[in-house]
Amino acid sequence: MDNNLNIPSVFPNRTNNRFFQALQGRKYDRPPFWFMRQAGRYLPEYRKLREQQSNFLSFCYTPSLTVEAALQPLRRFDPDAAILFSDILVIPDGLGQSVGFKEEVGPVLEPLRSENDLMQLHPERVIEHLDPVFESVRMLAAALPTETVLIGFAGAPWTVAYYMVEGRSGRDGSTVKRWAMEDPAGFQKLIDILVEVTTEYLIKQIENGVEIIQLFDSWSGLLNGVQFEQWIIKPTQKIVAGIKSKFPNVPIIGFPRGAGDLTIPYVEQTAVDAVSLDSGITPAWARNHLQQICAVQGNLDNEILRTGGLPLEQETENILKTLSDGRFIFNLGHGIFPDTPPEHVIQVAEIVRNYVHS
Ligand code: 1CP
Repeated sequence: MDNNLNIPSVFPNRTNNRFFQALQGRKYDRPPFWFMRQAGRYLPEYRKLREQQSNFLSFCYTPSLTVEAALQPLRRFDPDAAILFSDILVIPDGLGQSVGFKEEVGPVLEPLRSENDLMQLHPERVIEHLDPVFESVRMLAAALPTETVLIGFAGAPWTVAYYMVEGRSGRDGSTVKRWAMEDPAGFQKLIDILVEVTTEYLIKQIENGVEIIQLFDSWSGLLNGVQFEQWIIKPTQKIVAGIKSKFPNVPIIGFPRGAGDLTIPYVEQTAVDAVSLDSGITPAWARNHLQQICAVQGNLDNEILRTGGLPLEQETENILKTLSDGRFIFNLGHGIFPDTPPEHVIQVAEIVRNYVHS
């Protein structure tokens, strides 16, 4: 189906794959798709599996369970990609910070508040501690059909630092922002630790079978201007350069959620291959400002997905029509809510699957 066979491939490892072709703007039969948080609580089969391990981190470190969790959405919707089942907070856990997950609350961490607290962290232990994650990657890679690509991931340093400093989700970020602004040199040390261990962690994921990386910067919308450049762009740039120095052909997708028009300098300066967009950005703006500089991924509103009906159909079609002439991967603007009916996800998957490139 490849209609541009004479263009040299930037990602030569998968020349006949829909996902890799789309990253390079080559039209295959239809755009590829997957869904952020395609595994998880909205699936009854996940909730059942989850009963086998009450501690969420222990679940993440049990490869037989993580592989099954990652495969469940594939059986339902057959997306073009599987994502490793893990969490961004395995990094603070691997560093030795106390990390727990509470029902209805989410992550709860013993917060770090100053440079002195960094003494408690053990960057040298991270990779060994996360060995079960690499085993999950190997098992999942072996279990996947050849046409399904395997996405590995990590949180970007700013977003992981948000949880490490705030201690839990849903806060406005004033504690982490205050540390970053009042003691930039001290906070830089935390970011530097995260850059180092995250780069190593992602390289290990690739060595064990991951083919594409997504960097989640879920809290990047808290910053702008010089702060955005210092704590979002620079650390991401270092991670991308570190991975590319070893694996230049592994595509990296950045997700600077809430970045707005700063998405342009983010893409230009970090050198990510693709950018995942939240639903605050219109597909037309993305087509006019982003698709020339990178591939775009997104950005169906997860609220619309939860509600369903005609708006869901219309919005899915609008995104496909607007973006599928360029480098494009269909996805959501943010993860699936736990109370989303799986039927709505099936409906969207069917629309994308039946879409024919013009
Ligand atoms: O009890 C449970 O089952 C826990 C629910 C859950 C799940 C299923 C959490 C807790 N994490 C996960 C898995 C997960 N987390 C995946 C793999 C599943 C998949 O995508 O199919 C991924 C990629 C993540 C990434 C993640 N974790 C992010 C980045 C993406 C995003 O949504 O912005 C973040 C911010 C987290 C932190 C986290 N982990 C879990 C919760 C409830 C949260 C807090 C989210 C928040 O602050 O709103």
